[in-house]
Amino acid sequence: MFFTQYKKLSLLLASLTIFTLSGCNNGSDKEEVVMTPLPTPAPIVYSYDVTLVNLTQGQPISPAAVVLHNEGKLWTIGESASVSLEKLAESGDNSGVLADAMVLSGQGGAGILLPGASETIAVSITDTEPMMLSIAAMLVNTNDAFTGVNAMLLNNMSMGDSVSFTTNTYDAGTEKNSEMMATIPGPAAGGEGFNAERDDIDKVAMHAGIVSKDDGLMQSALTQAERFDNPTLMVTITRTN
Ligand SMILES: [Ca+2]
Ligand SMILES: [Ca+2]
Repeated sequence: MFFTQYKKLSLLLASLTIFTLSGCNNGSDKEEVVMTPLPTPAPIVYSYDVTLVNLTQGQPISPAAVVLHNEGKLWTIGESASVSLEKLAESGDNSGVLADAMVLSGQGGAGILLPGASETIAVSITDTEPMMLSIAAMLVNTNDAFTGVNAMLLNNMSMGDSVSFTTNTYDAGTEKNSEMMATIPGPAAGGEGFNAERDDIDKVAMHAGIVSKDDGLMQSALTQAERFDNPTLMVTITRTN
């Protein structure tokens, strides 16, 4: 009983103290100002859906790396590929690209994207407006071919905007295009993936395409079905938040 009354009295005194601080001037001309904390702003989320369609006849495409960034590029034509890109292009391993220092936020594809199949990968970031989006994925019935999007600017995309385009195919330049069974990891060959040796030109370039045994390269594990003389991916990017 006594404790309850004591508590009420304490609360009353505390209220009076606050009133006094805000209402009197302590004998000077200065008024005390009681600061009311501002409400914490809600986090701003920037989200994008990236839909990929494999346009090829016979090239499974490795789980894509989709990344948001504000600087850098995944590759530069005429320059050496990063080791992360080399691994992706030779073995389909996207983990290095997703963990690249420039990446603000990244998301990998769920699995191998078979010819004709599509997949939507959602990528988002909180409280930092991303300036660029990049994508990279391997054509797995090749030595080191990859496709993707390199530092596409996002600054013109408002909520609900979509953009669609097809992608070219590049040679990482980190593995000779022997097309031999022992060097191609995809189902057409089942050979080796990443090898740290760089026995190609060590520069990224547009891919010249595969030759295949149908066109007389007897050592090739590939046929005309694995050719990719046309664009290899259809990409649709939609800003969803
Ligand atoms: Ca190559
Ligand atoms: Ca290599």
